[in-house]
Amino acid sequence: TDSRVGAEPGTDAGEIMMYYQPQIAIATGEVVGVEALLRWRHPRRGMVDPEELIRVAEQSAVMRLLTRRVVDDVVEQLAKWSAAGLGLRAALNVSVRDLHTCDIADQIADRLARYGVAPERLQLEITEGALMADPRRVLTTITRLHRIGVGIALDDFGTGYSSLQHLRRLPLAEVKVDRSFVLGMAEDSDDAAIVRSTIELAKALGLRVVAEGVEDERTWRMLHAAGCDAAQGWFYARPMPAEELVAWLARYR
Ligand code: G
Ligand code: G
Ligand code: NA
Ligand code: MN
Repeated sequence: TDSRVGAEPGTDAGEIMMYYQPQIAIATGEVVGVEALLRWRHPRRGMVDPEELIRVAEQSAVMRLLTRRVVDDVVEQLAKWSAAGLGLRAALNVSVRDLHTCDIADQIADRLARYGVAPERLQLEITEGALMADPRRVLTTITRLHRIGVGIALDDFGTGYSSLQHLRRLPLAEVKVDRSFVLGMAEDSDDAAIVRSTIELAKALGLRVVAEGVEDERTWRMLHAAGCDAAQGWFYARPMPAEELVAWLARYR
């Protein structure tokens, strides 16, 4: 596929691509999945993080194209990994606008069927902010994805306005503890208390809980002691291109 964005002749808008960050089961050390993270390689500015790109894209119809592209890339990548004997699960992020129509559910169902990828291999990470705008329509889309068999993770847990309501109402498989709490938990006892309580709450509700932003061994050990299921962060690996991930996995084993 042509990975270029920006079709104006004579201009080079650079390329967008997916990076993948491993998620590790804390009890076993096993790699259980990856989070797909969008990157934009700009001709002059180098690698640009997605936040800026998404903020701009969301002002227009570009966001829809971007999300289509992300879904295509990730599902195709899952098929490739599967063919190579790698039983990875991949989580992709969706933005506010994406969930306001059922298009994304249809597109995901279509792609999974086309590439022969089991729905269980795919997970969607939604942020609490995304849920605010139009809760009923968002719930319809999420329920549809849940019925297809795609797991739903509540991202950046603890940073939104009505987290607990979401836990009650949405068909969730997983909660992600926001990195702002995880980053400080080894030094700050309040952060540590918030992380521990979130883990306990998630477990009590029968949800898988994943910590993001694990940068050191001490944090990893604290999460282990608190019963967190899985973690991702620079302590294990930074987000990386798909080809690098295969080499990383070979070294990791
Ligand atoms: O990737 P970090 O590496 O900088 O990601 C920054 C933010 O951008 C995160 O909050 C993440 O959820 C979001 N993000 C990353 N990739 C995507 C994507 O493909 N789509 C959407 N909507 N958000 C993404
Ligand atoms: O979707 P979300 O905002 O949760 O995306 C995760 C973000 O966290 C991405 O921007 C990713 O690059 C970043 N990230 C992943 N691991 C670490 C880490 O160990 N430390 C920090 N500071 N950021 C991380
Ligand atoms: Na995320
Ligand atoms: Mn997050």
